[in-house]
Amino acid sequence: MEIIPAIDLRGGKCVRLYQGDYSKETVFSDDPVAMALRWQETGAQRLHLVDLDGASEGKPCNASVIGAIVSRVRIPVEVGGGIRQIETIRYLERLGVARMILGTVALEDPNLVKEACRLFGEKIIVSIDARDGYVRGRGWKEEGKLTVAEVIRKMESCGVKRFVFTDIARDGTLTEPNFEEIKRFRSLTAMPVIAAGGIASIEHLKKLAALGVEGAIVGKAIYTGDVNLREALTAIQTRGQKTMPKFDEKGLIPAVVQDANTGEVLMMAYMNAESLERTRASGQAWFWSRSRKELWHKGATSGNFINVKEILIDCDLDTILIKAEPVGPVCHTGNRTCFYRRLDEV
Ligand code: AMZ
Repeated sequence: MEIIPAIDLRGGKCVRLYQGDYSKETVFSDDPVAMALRWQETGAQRLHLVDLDGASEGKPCNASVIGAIVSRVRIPVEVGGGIRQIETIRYLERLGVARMILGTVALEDPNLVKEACRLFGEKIIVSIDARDGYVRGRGWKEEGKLTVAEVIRKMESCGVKRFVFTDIARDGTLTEPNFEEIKRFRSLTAMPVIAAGGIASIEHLKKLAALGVEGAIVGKAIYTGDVNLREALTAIQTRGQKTMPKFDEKGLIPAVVQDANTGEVLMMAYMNAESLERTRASGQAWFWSRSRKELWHKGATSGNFINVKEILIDCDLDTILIKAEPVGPVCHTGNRTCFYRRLDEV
């Protein structure tokens, strides 16, 4: 999971708001460029910039600071806030911004999102910022009319390939992320999701990683010191997008188990993000049981655990191969492998 430091800009300064409320502001620095360089030097692989004045005014307001940051850092920068026209996207792209984040237009002008995706492809991200289940735009000041699920569906049909999901009620509160809603969001889309809002500890980041989100945006916590960015980056192995497994629309990925010593194929089952994370953490295979709809620690009842030697992923990232040393027979029938029958004998 990628940990992405946030730099929220207001009046040229680096600030944090409480629940997105413009009247509840803390200024953390007068020098956003220095801040950007500091996060880069700490090891961040990407920066998340928000033009808060832009989100409220409907047009970019901190473009000179954004330009200064982009020209000084090596790492890719994503920018949101006040992007309501194709021209603005083009302008930011020319500045060197790697990804442009759209919020309000996703609610008010889906055709513009569609056109943006056609022209800029994966450089376009849609930010879904929700309070009480409804998505807000325009600086989050007005109540939302569309549900999270409705906006996801609409945006996918416009060609959006990545989402940021923020729980407004948690944002800037240093409480904890809304894990349940993030999990639900993940189940509503097969596209990669970057989660934001409420992160206050490395434990929170680990839990988010286990939910299978691609990235986590950390704001206030790295400014207050609740999260030490360097420690967080070390603790959470940053996996590049290239090795991010592709879970299907149900959040599952098939996993083939092979005997690490003989090469024999032993079984196939499904994993979700959490079972994959548990497999990694415990060194024994965990799956997702589709019939029981629960996590399944293979061997927990039979004692026939599967000790994992190596986890591989195929070329298009949609199938996992577990090379393992099984403790006993893998198949519930008592056979060494589940593949003990010829199809024509079935
Ligand atoms: O904190 C807020 N009130 C706020 C905020 N952080 N309002 C909007 N935004 C961010 C969104 C997104 O990244 O999370 O601004 C961007 C969306 O801007 P726009 O102008 O496209 O709605």
